[in-house]
Amino acid sequence: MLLPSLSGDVPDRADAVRVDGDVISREALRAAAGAVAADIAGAGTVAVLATPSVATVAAVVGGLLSGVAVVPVPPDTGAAELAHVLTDSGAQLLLAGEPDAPVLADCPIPVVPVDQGRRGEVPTSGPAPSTTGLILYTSGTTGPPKGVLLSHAAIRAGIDAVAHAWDWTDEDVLVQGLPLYHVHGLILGLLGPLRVGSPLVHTRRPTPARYAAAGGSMYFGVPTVWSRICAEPTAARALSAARLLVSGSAPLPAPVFAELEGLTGHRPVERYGMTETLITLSTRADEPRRVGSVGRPVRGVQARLVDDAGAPVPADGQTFGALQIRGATLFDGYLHLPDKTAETFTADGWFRTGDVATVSEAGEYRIVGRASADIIKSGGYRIGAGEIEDCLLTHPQVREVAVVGAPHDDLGQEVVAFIVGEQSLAARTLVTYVEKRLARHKRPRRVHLVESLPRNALGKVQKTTLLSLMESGTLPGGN
Ligand code: MLC
Ligand code: AMP
Repeated sequence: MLLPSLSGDVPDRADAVRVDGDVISREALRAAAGAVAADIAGAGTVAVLATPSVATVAAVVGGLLSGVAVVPVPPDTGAAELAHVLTDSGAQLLLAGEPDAPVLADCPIPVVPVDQGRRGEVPTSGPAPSTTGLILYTSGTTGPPKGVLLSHAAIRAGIDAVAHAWDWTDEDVLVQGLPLYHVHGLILGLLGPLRVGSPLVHTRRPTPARYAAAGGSMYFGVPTVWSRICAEPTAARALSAARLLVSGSAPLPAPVFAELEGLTGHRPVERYGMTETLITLSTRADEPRRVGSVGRPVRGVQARLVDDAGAPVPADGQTFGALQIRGATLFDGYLHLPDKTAETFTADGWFRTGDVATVSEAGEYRIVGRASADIIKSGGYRIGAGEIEDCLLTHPQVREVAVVGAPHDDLGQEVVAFIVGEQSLAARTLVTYVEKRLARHKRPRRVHLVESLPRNALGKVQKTTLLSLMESGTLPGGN
């Protein structure tokens, strides 16, 4: 059973979930999920408009308890992305706490309103562990986002492994304010507390003031959240009373680690994961936490580093290798893409993460970066350069385009687009163009209109050259 705390056998010590001021008990959540289960009976896959709300929680839980695959849809999604996700996933219904949301105006499938106050019975026979629980859409280097199939068994294994590493129990109160459609906010941050039995306080947005006011024992954040908290020392100091601060989804800068320790007295736990693998490496609640280290494989997971020829690299804390993962938390493949799925696995069954790392003699990993510059991490969001390039190329005034991730103090990286196009083209137009079609965080924060793009002999755009030219202010005809 994925969510034993909702079985009806666990006493309701506190509200199960609080989103901003809206609360729901375990008993009421079970009943609301039961009403959702009745609405979606017979469907194979349902989409959920993943606003940060109790209605979203009821919709996701209703789907999971009835064995229907759930596809969370970002509420800031654009028209093209929404159409892709709904068509590709084959979702038959879309569940929404806000059925009148403008993004659903042209929704091609029936929209079913979710009312957290309704009551129903959840099906008694739970789905088999191999059943797909979630289909999470995630970006690759090229093309539209791919659907990552995650089984109930993988989700269970992933939550249990981190609960073990972090001594997470039902005595904890988890606080987080991350999106309810990615591994971090949804699987770890929502299904985690519902599985462990600890109450969740979701702050709707992860602002320093809201984290400070929440009074939890455990806090989750992406590095941008932690650096913003450090910039507000009074809010940061309020977290001193917590048991554990956890960072993940992108590298935590060393100065943020140090500031957080100075202000809260806590050395944060850093953990590493991916949509395809869930959380696989982590430092522990009961062990020293070193700056820059994402610790060791969690229970049920194995990790290794290999060189270009596939041979193991020495565990000396210095030699770079490609990080590969194996274990119980892995996905079941990309939906409809058996070839892409096969490409990501080695012949002996290890998943190629695409990240480069080192490992020490003691088995502690450090993530060095990504092998491909075409995967951008901005504010903890994984963004494929190719998807944004494809979108921009559909604009009638754009001739050539290159999208890169440029270093950014607050977000880690920011999306920057270099465009060769017609004279009259305005940068602002292109930002809105992307925002309308994809999601808000995918729109470029900077657009440079240039005369040409530097290319190598094979015609491939040299993205690192573009970044250097941008930094030195010498883009060809650039502004
Ligand atoms: C942003 N803004 C822009 C803009 N981009 N304005 C004009 N042009 C652009 N191109 C605006 C925004 O709309 C916002 O305005 C303001 O600038 C600040 O935006 P921001 O800097 O992006 O910050 P914010 O919206 O506050 O978001 C920061 C964040 C968010 C950290 C809260 O990035 C976030 O929720 N990240 C979490 C992503 C995540 O969950 N990743 C996990 C993936 S799972 P306004 O007016 O709206 O304020 C994973 C596995 C694992 O990775 O290991 O966990
Ligand atoms: P996503 O699929 O959105 O979950 O993003 C996964 C990617 O986030 C990984 O491949 C890494 O590049 C990055 N990532 C996650 N956690 C960390 C971390 N602790 N340190 C560095 N990178 C991380």
